[in-house]
Amino acid sequence: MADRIVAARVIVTSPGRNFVTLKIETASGLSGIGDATLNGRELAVASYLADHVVPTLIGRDPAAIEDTWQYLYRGAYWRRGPVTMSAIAAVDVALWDIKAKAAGMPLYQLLGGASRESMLCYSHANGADIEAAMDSVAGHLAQGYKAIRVQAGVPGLKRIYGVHSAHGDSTQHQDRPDEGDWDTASYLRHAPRIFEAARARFGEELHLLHDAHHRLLPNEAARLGQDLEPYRLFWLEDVTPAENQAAFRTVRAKTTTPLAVGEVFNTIWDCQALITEQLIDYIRATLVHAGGITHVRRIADLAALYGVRTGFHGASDLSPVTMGAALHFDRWVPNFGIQEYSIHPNEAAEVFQWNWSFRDGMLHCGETPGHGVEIDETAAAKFPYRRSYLDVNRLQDGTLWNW
Ligand code: EZ4
Ligand code: CO
Repeated sequence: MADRIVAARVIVTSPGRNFVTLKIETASGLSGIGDATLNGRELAVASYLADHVVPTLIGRDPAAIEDTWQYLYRGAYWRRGPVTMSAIAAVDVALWDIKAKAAGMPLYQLLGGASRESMLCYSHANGADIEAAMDSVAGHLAQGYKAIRVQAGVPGLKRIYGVHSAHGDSTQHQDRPDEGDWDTASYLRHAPRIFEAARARFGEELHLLHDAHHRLLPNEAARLGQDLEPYRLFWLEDVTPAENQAAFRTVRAKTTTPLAVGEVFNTIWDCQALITEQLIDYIRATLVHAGGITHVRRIADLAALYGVRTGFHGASDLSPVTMGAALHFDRWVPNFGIQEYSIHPNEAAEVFQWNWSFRDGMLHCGETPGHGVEIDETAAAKFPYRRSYLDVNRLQDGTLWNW
């Protein structure tokens, strides 16, 4: 007889930063968890799940993952969007966790088995100036990283992404966002010098990455791509907003610097043209914000047809649950590129238990059934939610810009 879902609940906790987790339990005694964290808008997804999704889950067959995905996507009538897709992702990942536990297999085995033993990952180095950023790179190299994203302060700018806010993805608890400042011309002059310094000090082998964090217009992005060509980046990320996918035609036509984009994408439709027109090299859509394993697998399969590889978002706002599930996906996906990896706040380890590990610049996923991450609900209750926001960003004349 088919198993059925008997309980599902949303766990909101803030061990160092906010995380939203969905736990699903079945009649046969299995449980699974999925991440639903949408940084700065956490309670919207918690409500979407608790008020609108959980009641429909009770009694469903946990094994019917595809049908449940379609039920929540088509059944909402209102398609796509970060809140809906993060909620669907939480259900989807929890159900894959349950299915893998029922099978007694680590999740990557259900997806098709291992394509590799371990995953290349990159971490974030940063500094208020180039010298400090280079020391940060040296620190990461000493820890074994083979790929490092480098962000450095720009002279004249007080507070910019990746340098002045913690981990670039604010862990501030407050009632309104901090405000950064931005000047594109200063940034475009300065950014190539960071990578000139990095190559001069660390040589040619290290993989270097950089995140422009949506600040440039397409022609400015092309300029940066060209100016960075001598330093052979692994990738240049989010050079320009991608709501208009055609904007990437300009960038792509003018530079051979590899392009990565997609951490804010929710569905395959956000990257259909980017992939099929081969305008990018790496797709960063991630399990938690793009509908879970069921949907990101479709994105990855489309990408594989066009020579685009995965490079999943993995900042510290993506909970240990997403990291655990992503590493199983990465272990399987044939067109894997790299995995972003950020250390979670220390308190997160009191709430979440995980079994992946980092060694010699590579990530290793666990071999226990499921995705290998569990939550301690008693510990979670000790860290109540605290309102927090990502920064906003203004040009120097006060105009609101992209953060
Ligand atoms: O700003 O995760 O590449 N990583 C990033 C992150 C994002 C945050 C947003 O919540 O761009 O730092
Ligand atoms: Co980014």
